[in-house]
Amino acid sequence: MATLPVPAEKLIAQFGPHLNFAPQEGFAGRDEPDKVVETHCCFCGMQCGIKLLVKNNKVVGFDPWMEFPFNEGRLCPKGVQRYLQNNHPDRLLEPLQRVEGVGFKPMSWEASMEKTIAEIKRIQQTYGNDAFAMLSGVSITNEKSYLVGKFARVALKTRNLDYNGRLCMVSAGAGNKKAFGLDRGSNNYSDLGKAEVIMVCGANVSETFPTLTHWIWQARDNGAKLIVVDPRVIPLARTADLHLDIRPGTDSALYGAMLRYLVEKDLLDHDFINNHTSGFQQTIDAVKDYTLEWAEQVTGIAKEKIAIAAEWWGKAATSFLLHARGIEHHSKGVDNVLGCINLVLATGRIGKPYCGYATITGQGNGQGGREHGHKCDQLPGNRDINNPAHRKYIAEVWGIEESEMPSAGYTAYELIEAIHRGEVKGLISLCFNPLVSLPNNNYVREAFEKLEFYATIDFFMNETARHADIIFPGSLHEEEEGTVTTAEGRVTRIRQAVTPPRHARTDTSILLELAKRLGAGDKFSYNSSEDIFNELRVASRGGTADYYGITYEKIEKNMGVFWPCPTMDHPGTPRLWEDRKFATVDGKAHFNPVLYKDPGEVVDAEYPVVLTTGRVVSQYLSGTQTRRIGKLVNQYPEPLLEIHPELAAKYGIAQRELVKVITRRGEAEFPANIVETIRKDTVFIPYHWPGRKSANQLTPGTLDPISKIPEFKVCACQLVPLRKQAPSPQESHAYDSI
Ligand SMILES: Nc1nc2c(c(=O)[nH]1)N[C@H]1C(S)=C(S)[C@@H](COP(=O)(O)OP(=O)(O)OC[C@H]3O[C@@H](n4cnc5c(=O)[nH]c(N)nc54)[C@H](O)[C@@H]3O)O[C@H]1N2
Ligand SMILES: Nc1nc2c(c(=O)[nH]1)N[C@H]1C(S)=C(S)[C@@H](COP(=O)(O)OP(=O)(O)OC[C@H]3O[C@@H](n4cnc5c(=O)[nH]c(N)nc54)[C@H](O)[C@@H]3O)O[C@H]1N2
Ligand code: SF4
Ligand SMILES: [Mo]
Repeated sequence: MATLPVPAEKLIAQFGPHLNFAPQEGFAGRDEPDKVVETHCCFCGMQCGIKLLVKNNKVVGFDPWMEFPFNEGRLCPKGVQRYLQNNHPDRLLEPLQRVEGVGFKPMSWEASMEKTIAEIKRIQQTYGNDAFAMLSGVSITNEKSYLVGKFARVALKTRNLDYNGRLCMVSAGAGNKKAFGLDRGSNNYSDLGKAEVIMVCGANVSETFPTLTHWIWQARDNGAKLIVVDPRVIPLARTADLHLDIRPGTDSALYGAMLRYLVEKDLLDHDFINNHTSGFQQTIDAVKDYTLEWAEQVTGIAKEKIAIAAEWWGKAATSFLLHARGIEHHSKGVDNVLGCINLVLATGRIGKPYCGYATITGQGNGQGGREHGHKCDQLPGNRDINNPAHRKYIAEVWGIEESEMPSAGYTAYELIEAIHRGEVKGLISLCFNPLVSLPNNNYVREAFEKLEFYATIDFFMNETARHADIIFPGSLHEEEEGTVTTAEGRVTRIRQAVTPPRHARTDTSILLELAKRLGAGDKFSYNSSEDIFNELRVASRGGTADYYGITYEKIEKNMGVFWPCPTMDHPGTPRLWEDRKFATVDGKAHFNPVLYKDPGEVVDAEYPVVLTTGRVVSQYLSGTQTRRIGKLVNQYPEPLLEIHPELAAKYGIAQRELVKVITRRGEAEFPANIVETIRKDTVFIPYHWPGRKSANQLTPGTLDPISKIPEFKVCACQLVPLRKQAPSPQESHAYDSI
């Protein structure tokens, strides 16, 4: 069961003021902090406001930031522990060099820079510029994302740059661009509070976006009906009015059948459809055979329940649809997203108060980081690297010839395949741990073993970094100034609370130094993060993600500004599409026909059980950060195999007994966690652990053909009970791989 966020005042009332986040008491029982810095949590896309307490250049605690409008002081279990990563004993404090047969040893900055530049030059001179690739992540600020995009194209001169959002936001991004011409959730979340119906598809909100539950509960308090679509009875589903217990990999069948029902009962907004959309007829033609009976057979959800969901959705005056990776991590992730959007458009419930639609952005800067040139086919402002006009505009901003601008490169998993083929020989990464987070990780490991040179920038040693030739000690969230864009589309300020310890340096200064040594120093002469942001504003100007009118000052004055914000006097756009002018070429919202397709791998006699993967509330992503925080580890120490009692009984599996899970990629052992809150044909494993505890030993490298997102959410597996109790987490060395 998830731990749910509790307002600080309630905790204080319950336990007294001796909590390290008592708003009035500050760092209770200890010395007064030197300063209190208003910033944001470093983890998920909610980017909750938090005040960090700083003493002697160390973050020593936190206070709630009650005034920040989205979370109003509320934080989740990760948020209240996040300060512990600052000053952590595992912190990387100097550059490291891997010495074969010995391990890692310290290296000077000068030598590590020299070695890296020499290897980049050697590889690019021998095999061509594109043989040196870059991978990045979006836990970093907008300024750093922008810088990485420019660094790869202008300093490394490679086309091969991609990012970890490829595992996260790209199906939603592609679907949103097709339908609306723009990739952002349509509303700020306060609109949720008065929606009559809320449908949450494949999003374990109470565990993955805990502070967002507040807004859903507010709607429930106002009488809203809540529909949850998930193969598991997730905590949110336990309080829902309707839980649609879907068979993984079948969402588009459900949304297709719901659309057909809306048409059949004429629960449509004809005025909106006729005046503001295109593609309606082809879209409803595509679902004409998707009866409730058919959908029941495909999805495993009782047809009566599907009808109720469609009825509630169709008849509501206001509604909000939210989805996350549960529907997006599929080989037809984009189709699933479009299936949801078709329901929103058919009922015209967008661009009005209390009506909205949004994918819930995952990573801290998953929104901003997918707008400013981090993706292999993208330039700042969400421009297209293949579009001549877009290339020309950005080339001018960057002071290069358009002909020098590389073209689109490989996506993240395709890069791994290119390394296997010998096309890519060298790599630099920051903020990405692909050995844990990419699918089929035995294959990924082999790729890293083939690289001639690999350098990475991180503040902790991670599993992928163990394969690096050079590790640069970079900076934590609280060690640099910048901005992030929250899941709502609100651009907010990240404030530097402390400077990097010992010989660690800011990520920005490392990239700038590398750029200088690659001979591109004149293109990278910034004195501050604000300088970079001001260039980003210009680069994004006229693009769909237009930040031109956003300044640090304006963000601070308004507690964030929602993009698009195209001019200096523009107030920002909390709710999109109120003017009914969509960002598509014809200005209309586009319906897109969705035909049902099976997932990449379906169960058969040999692999008869569906495996799906995801998260738990106390761990974050590949776990590099949260597996180092004791209280979070204690909350859920090792990955467990969630299995229904009936399926467990079929195999004779007892609680906590070890089960070998086998797929076509590999096998791994997990203790059974027998729960009634999962479908009888499906098992679930959280993916935050490395090595032999990694769920990604099992997952397939099947990609969505449009977004190239891996199919993390469905594959076929065998279960083999090992007839022995699992050792305690301590004995099983679940966390000893780093
Ligand atoms: N605690 C915690 N919070 C996080 C993160 C974290 O690692 N830990 N990561 C952040 C990031 S980057 C992301 S992307 C988000 C992810 O947030 P979510 O998408 O909410 O998280 P997941 O657990 O990956 O998957 C969500 C749900 O999808 C369900 N599901 C599986 N298969 C299907 C299917 O075929 N159809 C449907 N409808 N549902 C399915 C699973 O049962 C699961 O409950 O969380 C963010 N917040
Ligand atoms: N099976 C399965 N696999 C999945 C998923 C799933 O649901 N199931 N979910 C996928 C999703 S949605 C995601 S987002 C990916 C995430 O996968 P990753 O991006 O690989 O996961 P992270 O743990 O964020 O790894 C990032 C690394 O960046 C470092 N880091 C964090 N912040 C900074 C910073 O500011 N600067 C620097 N220099 N380094 C930093 C961390 O220490 C960590 O080592 O995993 C994907 N993998
Ligand atoms: S909900 Fe997300 S941003 Fe907010 S405290 Fe939790 S992890 Fe941090
Ligand atoms: Mo994600």
